[in-house]
Amino acid sequence: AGGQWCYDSQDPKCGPSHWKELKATCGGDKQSPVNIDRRRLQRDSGLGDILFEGYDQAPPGKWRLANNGHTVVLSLASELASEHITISGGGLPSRYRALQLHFHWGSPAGNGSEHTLDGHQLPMELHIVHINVKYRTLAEAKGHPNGLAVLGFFFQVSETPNANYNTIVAGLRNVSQAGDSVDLASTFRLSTLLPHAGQLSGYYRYQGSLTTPDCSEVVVWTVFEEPVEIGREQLRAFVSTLHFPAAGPTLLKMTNNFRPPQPLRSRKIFASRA
Ligand code: B30
Ligand code: ZN
Repeated sequence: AGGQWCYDSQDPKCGPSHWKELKATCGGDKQSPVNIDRRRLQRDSGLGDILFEGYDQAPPGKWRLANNGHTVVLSLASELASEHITISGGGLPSRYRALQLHFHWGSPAGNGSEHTLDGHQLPMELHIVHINVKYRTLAEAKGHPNGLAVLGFFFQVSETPNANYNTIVAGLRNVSQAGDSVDLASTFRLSTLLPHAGQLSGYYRYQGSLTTPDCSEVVVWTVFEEPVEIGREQLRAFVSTLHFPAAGPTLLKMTNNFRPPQPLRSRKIFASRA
């Protein structure tokens, strides 16, 4: 709804600093992403391990990869298939069901995470978007302050590829243009895209928003300390293969599809451990 939003890399005239002109919520007091200042965290002993269910099983249906014009999205081809992929515990106010995952990245020249750590951006960030099981649709969830839970994972670049990302990286060439989608041939477990299971106890928690318009302030954010490793060439494939929607005759590579950190205002960021 409303006008067209974009990233500065597409056109500074519709970039993040203009989003609040399209959607007033984007100028709200609980916006995401934020800088995570590790000197100002509030430790919360109630933030135990998140319970991941269905993350360790190959889903019954196929994964679908799509270029939605601002990122590459992985979802299940059948809506029903994600029924049993849920997160709960870890101080979350409800159980949440996985909807989709997507990425934010930079350019050959720079990093592209959305959340920053002590003022530093990391190379890329993975978001796994979940909906509160109390709600049926995204539209319904957007009407409730705890409607969505997004898990954020930073990436760290390694010289060797992460084989668990081969299927996604190989699929990118099939979704190089906005609107493209492809069903992936191989099935894989969601857990293989994450840091190792034993390394998920450290995370940051705060109340925020979607990082794209309409910037709804309905997201319980969890950002994990432990990064996922990705090969330099694998990361390069995101930057070099995907394109934003074409505004004219020339293709525009999909780069720097991140929103910069927003003011924390009166919010606190909680840490699962000291
Ligand atoms: S994020 O994790 O905060 N980056 C949405 C979900 C998660 C985030 C941001 C947005 C979302 O579901 N947005 C509404 C759906 N989209 C359609 C789409 O295919 O992806 C509408 C839109 O923004 O215009 Cu993009
Ligand atoms: Zn995102």
